[in-house]
Amino acid sequence: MSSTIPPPGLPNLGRCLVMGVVNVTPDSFSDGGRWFDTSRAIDHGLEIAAAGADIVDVGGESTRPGAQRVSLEEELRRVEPVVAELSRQGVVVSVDTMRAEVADHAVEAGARLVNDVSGGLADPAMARLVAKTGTPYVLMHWRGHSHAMYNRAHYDDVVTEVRDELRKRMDSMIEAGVEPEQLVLDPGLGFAKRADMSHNWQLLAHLPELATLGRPLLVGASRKRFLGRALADANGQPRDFAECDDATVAVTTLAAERGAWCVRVHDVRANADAVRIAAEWHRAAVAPTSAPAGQDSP
Ligand code: PMM
Repeated sequence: MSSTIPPPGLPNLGRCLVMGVVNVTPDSFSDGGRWFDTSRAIDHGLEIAAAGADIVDVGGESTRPGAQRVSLEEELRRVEPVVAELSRQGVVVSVDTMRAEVADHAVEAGARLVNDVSGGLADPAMARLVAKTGTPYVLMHWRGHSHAMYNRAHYDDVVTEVRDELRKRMDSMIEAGVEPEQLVLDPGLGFAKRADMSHNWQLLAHLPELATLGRPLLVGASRKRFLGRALADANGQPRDFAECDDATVAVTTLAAERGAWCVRVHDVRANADAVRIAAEWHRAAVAPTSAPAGQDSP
């Protein structure tokens, strides 16, 4: 997987990158309301950058199951000043949006990556915008807006179907003028995937099959429901998402070791440690075990 060419204009650190989340929303699944105020969102973005986020992902629309859409004006009001100020302070910012117009304003304000959970399906203008700006673009697997996505979570073979649907979306972006090098692919954990059907685990366990599409992979497992289910108590009661950060670190470690390009996480510090440890492990695994000539190993 690590042989794919990383998207241009983003950090290339020879290890899995960490994308830290700033949801400027009142209602996101795990951190809704905490960073809703502009200045608190900016402070949080700076904090997570200092804690080791290589990219800070700023979003103004919740995608939690059942969420209703916000207006374009409201999304712009939430996102633009946060993107502008973080970028001004030297943070690498991505914008988490399904709207081309929001992406356009955010790129103008300094965003260096467009993260679209709809993979270009929610807004037909997105592909042209991404082609025009030349910005790297996260194309996520998606089957519909939050209110409808669980009705569409039916698969005979989730890995093959997600891979084929991602390939179709890639082809259509490229047809609209997007360069293949701009694209990052994401299996969309939790989006039209059922926690009780192991869809998410199958996708994680088969990342190399998604990597055959030839583009870097982003994994967004942080605090998602399927982790809570895996850690259910003796009565089958799922673990609360707020208690799933250690599980997220475990996924990060495994995903990084298997060559994921980036993980999207809420608790940045521990995940930043995990990708660094995975990188050391990998370096040692590919290096010769004999000491270089002329050196004594203590
Ligand atoms: N998940 C959420 C939001 N944005 N973006 C990408 N690329 N991949 C994801 O898995 C993803 C995303 C939902 O999580 P949150 O509401 O806890 O931020």
